[in-house]
Amino acid sequence: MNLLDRLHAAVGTAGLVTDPDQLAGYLTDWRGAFRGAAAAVVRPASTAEVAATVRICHDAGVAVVPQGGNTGLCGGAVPDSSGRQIVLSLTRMRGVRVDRVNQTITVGAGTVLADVQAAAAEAGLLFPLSLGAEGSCTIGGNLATNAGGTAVLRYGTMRDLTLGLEVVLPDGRIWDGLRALRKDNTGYDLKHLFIGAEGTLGVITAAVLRLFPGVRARATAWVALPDVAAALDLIGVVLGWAGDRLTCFELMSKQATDFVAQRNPLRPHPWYALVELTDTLPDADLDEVLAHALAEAAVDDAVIAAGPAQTAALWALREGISEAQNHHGPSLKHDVTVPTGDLPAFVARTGAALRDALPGIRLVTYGHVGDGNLHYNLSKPVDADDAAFLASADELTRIVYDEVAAFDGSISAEHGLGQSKNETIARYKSDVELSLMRGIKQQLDPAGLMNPGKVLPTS
Ligand code: FAD
Ligand code: 2HG
Ligand code: ZN
Repeated sequence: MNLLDRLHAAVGTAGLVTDPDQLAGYLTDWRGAFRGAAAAVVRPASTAEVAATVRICHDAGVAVVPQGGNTGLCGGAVPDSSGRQIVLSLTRMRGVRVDRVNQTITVGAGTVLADVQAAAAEAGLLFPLSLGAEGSCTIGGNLATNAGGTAVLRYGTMRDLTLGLEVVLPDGRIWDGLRALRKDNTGYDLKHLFIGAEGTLGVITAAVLRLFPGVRARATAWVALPDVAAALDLIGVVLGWAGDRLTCFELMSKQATDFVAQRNPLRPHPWYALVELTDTLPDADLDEVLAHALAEAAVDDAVIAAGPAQTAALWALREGISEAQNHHGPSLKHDVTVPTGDLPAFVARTGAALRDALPGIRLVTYGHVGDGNLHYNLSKPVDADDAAFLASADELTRIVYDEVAAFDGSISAEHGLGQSKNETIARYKSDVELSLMRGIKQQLDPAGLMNPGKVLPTS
């Protein structure tokens, strides 16, 4: 039997896509920045079918590219252009089971994040991971990228939210680590190898995730600020008033919000912050707490949302930036962190260097500053040509990343390396760190068939 016949025998007609029209959506990413080709897309419906698929590909020497909701921003889920790789889509691996006593949820890897949030809410609980792509991205993709989003400040990243995993290894063996334990010190914590590995070490098929008490009170403010230092001061003041009820602190430059059609409720200011407090007590007067904090801090102006509709409108202004930037020519994405206290100096130095290199460049700066994480994105000058801007991409990116390195930061805070930064990372990681990473890859995937050309430098 040839490869496609063997795959068909393993997953059936519903699990195998070879029609070029149906394949197309799996072969390019959300932004249209990466394109590939594939021999087929395999859509298994169970862990046994995933294992059979991976084993068949392993025995045939065919590379496998895991894919969830395909909302990743680094091309990690897009195959190469050879047409020989297989895309393994997890989207049929859906399902949730809530355990109220243990406060956990057991989830199939292809379950859409919003469905996990909804299942938790139905049980009066909270699954706190929240991000703009939550209506499409999957738990498997969230795990594989160690997704962050807007509530990391209070609840942590996907790594912090995970208790157990089930993984199909590159040779087709199944590792059943689907434990629901909060404490387990029996040696190396293997789940952390697969979280954030972007599908290069195995295919995540299921997970046990932590749940939290449901949110019963919320207050959201939109705040105008003169500069990044004022935003950091505001974080400190709000923490003083609200403690860990501070759940989200998002900062956006005027340029970033100008791209979004949603109305800005405040007059033009250099920066805006979206600040959100939440509590489990229904009668917690969070509006009052927030008002006290805003009165104490040096903010230029502020408005507190009067109800759910206004809260949703403020979030639409924040969450709309990523999509809106796509309409202003090619964007250079830099998803970076530096120690939070260094953000003002980083923004000032990097902005000056970029404006020297390309006058008129638009700095679309925004992100989760409570975590020190900025999406330090660039758009071309208004009248510039797309091709000319892209020709300077490497030079501009080098300026940003070298500044990040000068502040001991990271060139990927949340989106991963994928195929967009796997070569670049060699400049910013030590030989020791790179050789440890290569050793882990060699141990788990000696044939190099699990999502090759992603995460690790190829040379
Ligand atoms: P995919 O894009 O399908 O895959 C991403 C990577 O994971 C690939 O390398 C793929 O091979 C691997 N993978 C997927 N499933 C599996 C699996 N089951 N087993 C092993 N490997 C797998 N990210 C954030 O962290 N924070 C944000 O705030 C955020 N906001 C976003 C907003 C928008 C509008 C968009 C478009 C994206 C945003 N992202 C954000 C990026 C993206 O949504 C996340 O990286 C998300 O976790 C990807 O999930 P996915 O299911 O779409 O994964
Ligand atoms: C966000 O925080 C996402 O909105 C997307 O991480 C960032 O598109 C981007 O650069
Ligand atoms: Zn983000």
